[in-house]
Amino acid sequence: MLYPVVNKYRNKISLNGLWKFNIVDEDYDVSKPIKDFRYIGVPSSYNDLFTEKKIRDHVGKVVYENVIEFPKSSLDNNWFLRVGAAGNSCSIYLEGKLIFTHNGGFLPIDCPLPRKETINRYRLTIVLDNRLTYETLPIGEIVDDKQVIHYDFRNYTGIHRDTFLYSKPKKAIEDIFIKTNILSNGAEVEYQVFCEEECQIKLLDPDDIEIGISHGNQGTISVNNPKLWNIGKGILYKLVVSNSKDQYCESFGIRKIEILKDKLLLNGKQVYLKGFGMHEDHEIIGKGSFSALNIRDFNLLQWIGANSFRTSHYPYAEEMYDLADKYGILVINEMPAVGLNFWSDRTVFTEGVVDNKTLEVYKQQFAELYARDKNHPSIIMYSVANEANTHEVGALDFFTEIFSYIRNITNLPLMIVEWVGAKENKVAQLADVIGLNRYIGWYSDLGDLDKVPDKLKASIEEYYKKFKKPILLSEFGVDTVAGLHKLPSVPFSEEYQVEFILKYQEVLKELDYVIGEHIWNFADFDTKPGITRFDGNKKGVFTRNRQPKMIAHVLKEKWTR
Ligand code: BDP
Repeated sequence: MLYPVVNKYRNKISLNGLWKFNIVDEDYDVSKPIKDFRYIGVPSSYNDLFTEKKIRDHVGKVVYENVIEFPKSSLDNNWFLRVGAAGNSCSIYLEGKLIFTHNGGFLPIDCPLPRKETINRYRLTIVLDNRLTYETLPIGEIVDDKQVIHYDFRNYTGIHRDTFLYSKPKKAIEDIFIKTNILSNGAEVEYQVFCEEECQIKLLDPDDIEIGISHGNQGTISVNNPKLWNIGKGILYKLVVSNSKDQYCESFGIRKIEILKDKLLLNGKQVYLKGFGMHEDHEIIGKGSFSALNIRDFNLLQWIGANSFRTSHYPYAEEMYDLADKYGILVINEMPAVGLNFWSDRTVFTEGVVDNKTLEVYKQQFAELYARDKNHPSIIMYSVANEANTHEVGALDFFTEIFSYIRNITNLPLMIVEWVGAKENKVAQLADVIGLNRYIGWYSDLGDLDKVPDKLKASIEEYYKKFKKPILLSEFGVDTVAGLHKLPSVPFSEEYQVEFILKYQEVLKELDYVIGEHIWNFADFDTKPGITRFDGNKKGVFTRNRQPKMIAHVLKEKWTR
């Protein structure tokens, strides 16, 4: 899947801006133009834009309507609607006729538009359904018409990412796969182009100077003295693929990721991951993605000295990976496999709950994720799931299928993020890296940080002894109210957050198979209401508005030393 671009052969027209919107019931009639509506901004979640609970908490369908018009010369090309993400599932109608459906709120919707020669203007309707079930990711349950979710972020809904009409030629360059190999005397770029026509391939160096050329849709181009993509060095090369009817320019980086003897290596050198689990979450816009806000996040990552983040708990907007490529930040790309855990005795991995149907949904979404993200040098690993019930017998079959499916598609290391103890875990042997989420001193032993060293060490060591895999401490953190200071510290104070994180870091220092620390969370974020959530989750190192808490200065000092 290629991102929409504008060039001599291709066009794109933004559909961001105002749309007509309303919440609707099951039998909403799409055949007629929307009558009863209010205006909404795209991209954004709709939940926090209005003043009524009825809209904020709506469970079910909503409708977005707009009128699209094609440019005069448009008949030579095929046209598509691209929605970066809209959730959770969607149905797309042109003049009231269903033309496309999509399941999944975090990956692009790429819908061919069957336009007629004589008609230029169309009514475009997008019906979203925010219900989460066992056949969606994340999974959820509808109980008494209410949405029940077993994970810790808002089920924000809406057209969340940039939305375009775009065109490509009739025999277009459909896709480009790029793989790089670092050799003792240089590097090589292997490419494969999906196009009915034969293409010419030019390789441009980071200064846009042509350094190689090749013909044919599959091949290899050598690079002398390659400049490697690295942390803080977002060095990008380009492949310009063209033929007489189309052209596409795809960026990539030359770098090598390995897991070798419990170490994570980037270009042959050991890397220790410093960073965060993040969320796409802001006031008012919810999960809407905006360049300015994304840039703020990257500037904060850079300021604090982070070298990496995990896209907890779902794939982020394309631009986040583009920025990571450019800033030289490592990304662990997480599937939206969260909520696979009822926090009770109920079995998750069993027929009728998370079963083969869920598995098919998972595979489909991984295929879409890979199709979108395959060429980003910043992506160093895929995280297959967060805090699933991996102690259940059924989890082993489920994840065995998933790991083998993913391994057929990508060579990148795979991580699974765990909450269960090593002894009970039936799945972690499938992974290359084990992510552990630990909250000693918070969800257990609240306020008692003296318990951290022994308990944390024991729980990490137990994993290593049993599975012999490198470990990333993928979550540790405490809710912290910005501005609350206490001496001596108490939970929720900024002092407690500092002490907690320093205590954890002391332990990690001693364990040389630990490949990194990802603090939970980069910034405060909104959650479903709960008595442990005061206006959302406050474990951010930054506030929801992206200002530093005390811990941010402490981390900056350590991470940039
Ligand atoms: C972990 C989850 C994460 C939560 C976090 C917390 O992976 O999504 O937000 O705990 O409780 O269980 O803050």
